[in-house]
Amino acid sequence: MGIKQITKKLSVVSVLAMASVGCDSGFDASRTVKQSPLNQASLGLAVQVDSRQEIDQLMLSEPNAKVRTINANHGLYEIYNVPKSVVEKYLGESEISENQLVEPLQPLSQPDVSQLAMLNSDQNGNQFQPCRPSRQKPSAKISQLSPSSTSPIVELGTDISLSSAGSANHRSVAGDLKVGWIIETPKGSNITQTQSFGKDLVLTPDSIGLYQVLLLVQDDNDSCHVTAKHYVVTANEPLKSGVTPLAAADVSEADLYHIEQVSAPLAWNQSQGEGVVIAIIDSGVNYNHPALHQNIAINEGEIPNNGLDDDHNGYVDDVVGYDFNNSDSYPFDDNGHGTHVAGLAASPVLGIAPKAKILPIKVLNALGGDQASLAGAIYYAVDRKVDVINLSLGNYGQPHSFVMRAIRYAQSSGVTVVAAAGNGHPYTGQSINTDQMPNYPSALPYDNIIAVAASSKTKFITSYSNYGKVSVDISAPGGDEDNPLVSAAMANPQGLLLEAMSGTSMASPVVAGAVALVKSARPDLSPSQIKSLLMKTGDTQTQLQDLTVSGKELNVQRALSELADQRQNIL
Ligand SMILES: [Ca+2]
Ligand SMILES: [Ca+2]
Repeated sequence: MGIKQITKKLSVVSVLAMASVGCDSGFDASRTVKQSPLNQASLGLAVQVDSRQEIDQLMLSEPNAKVRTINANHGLYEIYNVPKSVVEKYLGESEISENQLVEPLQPLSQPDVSQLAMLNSDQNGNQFQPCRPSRQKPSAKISQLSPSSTSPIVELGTDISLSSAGSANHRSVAGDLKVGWIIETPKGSNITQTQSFGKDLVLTPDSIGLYQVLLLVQDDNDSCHVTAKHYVVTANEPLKSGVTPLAAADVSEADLYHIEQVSAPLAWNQSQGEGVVIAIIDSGVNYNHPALHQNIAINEGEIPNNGLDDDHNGYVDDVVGYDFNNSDSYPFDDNGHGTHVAGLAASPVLGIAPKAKILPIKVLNALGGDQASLAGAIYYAVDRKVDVINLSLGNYGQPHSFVMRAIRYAQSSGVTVVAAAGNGHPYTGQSINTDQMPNYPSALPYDNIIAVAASSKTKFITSYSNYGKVSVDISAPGGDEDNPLVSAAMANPQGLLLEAMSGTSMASPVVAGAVALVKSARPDLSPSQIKSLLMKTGDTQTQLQDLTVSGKELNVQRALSELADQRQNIL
C-alpha cells in the first residue's frame, strides 16, 4: 500500500470539517460533481492522495477545477477541467491516472434504419417507404426541451420532452420530412405505446431501467436517417421495514436447478453462510425485494437520515450501502443485473448461501460505469468488513492501476474476490481465451481472485463463456438460452419477483455463495486456501481440462465435507 494508505486521523478530521460546513467537499456545489462519468468526454483524472489538503490546494488555486469525491478515507478523487500536467504540479508524488469507463453489462442496441420497418405511417398518415441509399441523406436530430439537465440519468416520473425540430432535409432536397419515433422501454414498464408520429414526443417513464428513444426521418426521395437517445431512470428508494419474505413454495424447484447442480443443499447442514457478508459490486440491488430484504447487511454504525456520517467512513447515511454512480446512499438497482446476482449468492430461497448477508454497492447503470468508482467501491466493501466481493463485471484491455491496488488491499485484509470471466466478444458473443485476451479484473494474477467460467445444465462450458487454462479458475452454472438461471428481479410496476438470466455474471455469484459457506464454516481460512479448496473439490469435467486451471465445476458439498474431514483428522 505504501504512500497510498492515508492516515485515519487525517480523513476523520476532514470528514468532520465537511460535516460542519454542510457540504461533502468544502467547495461550492457547482464545483463538486455527483455523477460518475458516462462517456469519454466526461472522464476526468483519477487521483489517490495522502491527504485531502492536496486536493483543497488544487481546488483553491485552479478556479475551473471540479472534483468528485470517490473514497475520502482512501484519498480517492476524480478531478475535472484541469490538464494532467497542472494536476501533477499540486499532487506531486501522489498517483494520478486517467479514469476509464467500465462497459455496460449488456451492449446497447445500435440504432439502424431497418427499424423504420417497425413504423406504420408518419404524422400526416403518409406511409414510410423502404429506405433508399442516397448521398443526400436527411439529418435526424433530437432536441431535449426538458428536463434542462443534459445527464441521461433521470428520476422516475420525470417528463422527458423531446423535439425533432432540428431535423432537416439535405440542402439539395425539398419537401416535408416524415418523422417517426420508436420507444424501447425496460421489461417492467407498462408503457404500451412504443411508436409516435408527432414532431414532438413526451415520455414519462413509469418504471426504473433503460429507455431508448429512436427518431427516424425519411425525405421525399425515401432516403432515411435515424438517431437515438438513452435514458436511465433511477430511484433512491429507502429501505423498507417489515417486508414479508418470499416463501420457498412460491419458487419452482426446477427453476433452481443450479443449486442442485453444485450440490449446495447437501452442504447446508454444515453451513448456510451465517456471519459472512458478500459485497455485490454491480448495478445496485433491489434491497426491498422479498427474497433479499432480510439478508441485507445493515451498517450498524450509521444512524439513518440524519445527514451525518456517523461512522466516519466518508459516506453520509450509508445504512444499506453506497451508490458510487450517483454519489448517494441509495444503491438501488436500475438495471436488474445486480439484484439477480445478489439473489444467486445469498437469498434465503434463491441463493447458494441462504444465511449470508448482502452488501449492495452500485458502480454501474445500464450505460456503464468507471474504473475509479470501482476501486472506491472495493475499498468501501473491505472497510465495511465483508468477507467476499462479487464482481460480475469486467473489461478487455489494460487493468486500471487503482482497481489493482484496491484488490490488493482486499487481499491484505483477507477478502476473497470472485470475478466473472466474461461473456465472449462484446459484439460477436464469441467466447474468448482470456489467457490471450485478458478480461479484467478476473484475469489479474492474485491469489485472492477466483475467476469463474459459466457451465450449462449439462455441466459443459456454455458457448458464450470465456475460458483460459491460466486465467480462469473454475466453472459454475451460469445458464444458457434453454436453461437460464432464475433469481430476483428488480422493482417493476407489475410486481414481478423473479427473472431469468444467463452469463458468467450469474456463475460468479454461485461461487461467491460457496465461498461464503466455506468462510462461515472455517473463518480462519485465507482467500487462497478457500480458492484452493474449491478448485480441488470440484467435479472433474474432462472437456474442461484445457479450459480452466482446475478443469472442474464447483461442488459445494464436497468442499464442505473436505473441511469436516480435516476437522476430524485434527481431532
Ligand atoms: Ca458513514
Ligand atoms: Ca447518518
